[in-house]
Amino acid sequence: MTTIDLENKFQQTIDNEEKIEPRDWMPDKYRKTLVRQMAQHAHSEIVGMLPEGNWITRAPSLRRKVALLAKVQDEAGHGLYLYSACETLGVKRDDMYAELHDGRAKYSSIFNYPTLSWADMGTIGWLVDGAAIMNQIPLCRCSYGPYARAMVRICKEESFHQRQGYDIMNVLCKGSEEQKAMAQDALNRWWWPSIMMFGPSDKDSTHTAQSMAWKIKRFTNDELRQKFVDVTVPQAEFIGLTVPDPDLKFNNETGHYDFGEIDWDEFWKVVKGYGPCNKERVDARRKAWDNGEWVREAAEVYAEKRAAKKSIAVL
Ligand code: BYC
Repeated sequence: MTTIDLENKFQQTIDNEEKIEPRDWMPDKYRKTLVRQMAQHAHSEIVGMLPEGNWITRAPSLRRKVALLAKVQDEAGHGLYLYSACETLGVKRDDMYAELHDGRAKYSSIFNYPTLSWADMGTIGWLVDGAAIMNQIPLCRCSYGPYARAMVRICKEESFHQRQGYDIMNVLCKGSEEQKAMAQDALNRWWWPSIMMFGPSDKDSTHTAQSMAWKIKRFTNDELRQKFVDVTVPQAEFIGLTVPDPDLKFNNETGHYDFGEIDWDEFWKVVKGYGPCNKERVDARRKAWDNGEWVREAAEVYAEKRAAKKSIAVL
């Protein structure tokens, strides 16, 4: 088959809603796009453990501590599924880590903001995991099989995360004046970064058109952002919180909320490494990598010993 025949067959498979599997022929650019997105996604899960991990010892009750601990462990698991899915495309896990540690790889902008109060744990679960679900449910139908299958389990767990976050917010809003004020303050700080998570506006998104043609993405960044705003605003109102956007207004004609202009300068600053916690996050990942060296060495020696024992047994 010529390259053109292969490309036609590949696109036909996608148009028929069938999955592309690791051993199937695929254009280089499709492979590169997937590695870029999936590795960024994996890094986001791993870096995303840090802002919440910071609160595990300070959770206000045993029940809250258990739930937060489980959530952070889930995020480690999500990272591992996604790194494994990336490996099916021929990339090495150590190379992906190296790119994260030397600043070449991106991860979600949202994890470069500090977690200042317990209410931030509620807000992250409610808004950040809520935004993640909105973005990730369509990824369960992504054309690349291993990514789509990893997303099914991840989405189920994200749903628990979102509920535990909203429950924290609900309880704080029914508590003392100080607790409600803490919840409002967290919403004020996390609202705009959360809606930035969906990425640049469609007119500035470099990858959306091609990723939609390949059915990696099913919706544009702005479509998903709008869906998120539409479901989240009534949730805020239900617990008595105010979304910090004076331009937010339900539009009867469109059936959607209109909202204010996003500060894109802030978004790009954070994406390019100059957000409030970028340095702290990458330093923490580097330190974890260095501290884990003895574990990696021990695991390698153990694997070699087992392989040697097996080959003696075969003889
Ligand atoms: N932050 O052309 P575009 C979680 C970059 S973790 C940083 O629209 P695309 C959780 C983009 O990479 C969930 N960078 O790109 C974990 C591109 O740069 P490059 C994280 C961003 O890929 C722990 C450039 O901007 N979710 O749930 O078509 C605790 C142009 O953008 C961001 C995922 O990773 C951003 N926010 O669309 C709690 C989902 N946005 O690569 C929760 C998977 C854009 O050309 N990823 N950029 O240098 C996606 O769905 C897509 O990659 C995006 C961006 C929608 C994020």
